[in-house]
Amino acid sequence: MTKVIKNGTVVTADLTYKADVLIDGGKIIEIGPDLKGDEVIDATGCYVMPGGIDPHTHLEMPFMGTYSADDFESGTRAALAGGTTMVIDFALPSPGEGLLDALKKWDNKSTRAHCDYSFHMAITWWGEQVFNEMKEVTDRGINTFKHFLAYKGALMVNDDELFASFKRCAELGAIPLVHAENGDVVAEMSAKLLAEGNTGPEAHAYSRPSQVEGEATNRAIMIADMAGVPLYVVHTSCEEAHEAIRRAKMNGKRVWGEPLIQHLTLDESEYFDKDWDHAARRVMSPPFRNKQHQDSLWAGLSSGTLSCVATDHCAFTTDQKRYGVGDFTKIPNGTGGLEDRMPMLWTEGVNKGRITMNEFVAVTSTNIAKILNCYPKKGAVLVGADADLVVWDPEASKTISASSQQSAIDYNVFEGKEVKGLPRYTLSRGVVAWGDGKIQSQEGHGEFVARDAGMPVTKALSTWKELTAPRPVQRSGIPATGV
Ligand code: DUC
Ligand code: ZN
Ligand code: ZN
Ligand code: ZN
Repeated sequence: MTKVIKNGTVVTADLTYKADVLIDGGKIIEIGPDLKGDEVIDATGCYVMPGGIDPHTHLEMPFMGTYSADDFESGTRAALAGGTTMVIDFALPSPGEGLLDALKKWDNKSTRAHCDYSFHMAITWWGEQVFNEMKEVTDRGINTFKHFLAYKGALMVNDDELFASFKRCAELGAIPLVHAENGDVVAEMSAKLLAEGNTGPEAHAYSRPSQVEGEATNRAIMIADMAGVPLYVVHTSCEEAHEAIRRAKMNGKRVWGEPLIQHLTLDESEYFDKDWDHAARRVMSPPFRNKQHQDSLWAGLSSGTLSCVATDHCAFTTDQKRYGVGDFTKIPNGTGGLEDRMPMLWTEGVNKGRITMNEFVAVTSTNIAKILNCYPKKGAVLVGADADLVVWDPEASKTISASSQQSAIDYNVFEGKEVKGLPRYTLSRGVVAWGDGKIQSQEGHGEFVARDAGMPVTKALSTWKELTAPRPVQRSGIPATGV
């Protein structure tokens, strides 16, 4: 049974043209004019784009004494309803737990996914077991390892562990990811704020100024450079971090930055002069920033110094957020966004002239598929690619509301925002997974996408080899009198 998407305009990261798209066996088999198929999907007035890829989600993750409320079932429904056809979630070993044991848990949870998915592996502690298992993890098709420079006493790794893991990534041809906030400084500032009676959610923002992110981003970039690996910086939220990434790129380093849709469109005023629940629901790390930082992120997307827009989808209910009443450090960190990422970015980005449609495709799908080594299976409208597609209606509009969302939580941080530009259909490997305003896919339809290590971008770097090459012994290393 073939399907044909008719009368649409194909929009990719570099081209815009009128064509029909023919699908069979879950793949695109032909692109061109006047194609015929057994089943017709009408794309009149719509753009046909690669389905979105969200490179940063935390589904059913144990964190801060609870579990994030969206699991692979509700989370991937939210993804599809918003035009996203693949999520990359973080397998998170608790400190001391083996990587392969954590991976088993993520394998089990993800059997319920409605759309395709892949994993990053988090490095939350260091030892021989972790060193060895990193190889088995890459053999399983996971070529990315995440490191937290924040969450001291829980997930944070120190610089010696970071350097050791980055060097291991270099050996394996894997890419390290980093959550860049200085965890030591955050811990001290948090303790001081609490001691002074600042217990509310706004203190969360005070405890994590942009400098802690700028410092950690630059540190991770330099350590990656010495280890001879590229670096992917998650949730880049401020000018200081963006500046470090820009500078690294200018100096020829392979470093990528990932702003979140939340940081692009919501600012720090969400924490101030608001009721406790409103502010706590928006507590995430890094926190929302001011307008200058937002302008910097938008400029990064249009200039290409920032590469991918993600969500860090880590949703907690209001009841879960209330664990932190009386102590802001106990408010589970995280916000949702999977369903809203593409409509919000289209509305605030494309409709407002900040980015082009082609840039939209690049930053929501194609760039990350290339970085993570699953292009052109994903992120492309090409013959042979998976038919993960979104039929995007630029005239469709809605008001975002928790009352109509797929996510399992009881609020939405974008509540009340008007968006124009929505998926009419979302296809996951040729199956219409979202259409006529409802989910049509089956739980368990999603498949794991393996991503090989040893890709050209990781092979090209040689800094570590140069730094550790045998050096000539310097005369100055020998005492003048001789020994
Ligand atoms: N930040 C969050 O806000 N939640 C999950 C983890 C993170 O780094
Ligand atoms: Zn993070
Ligand atoms: Zn995260
Ligand atoms: Zn379902």
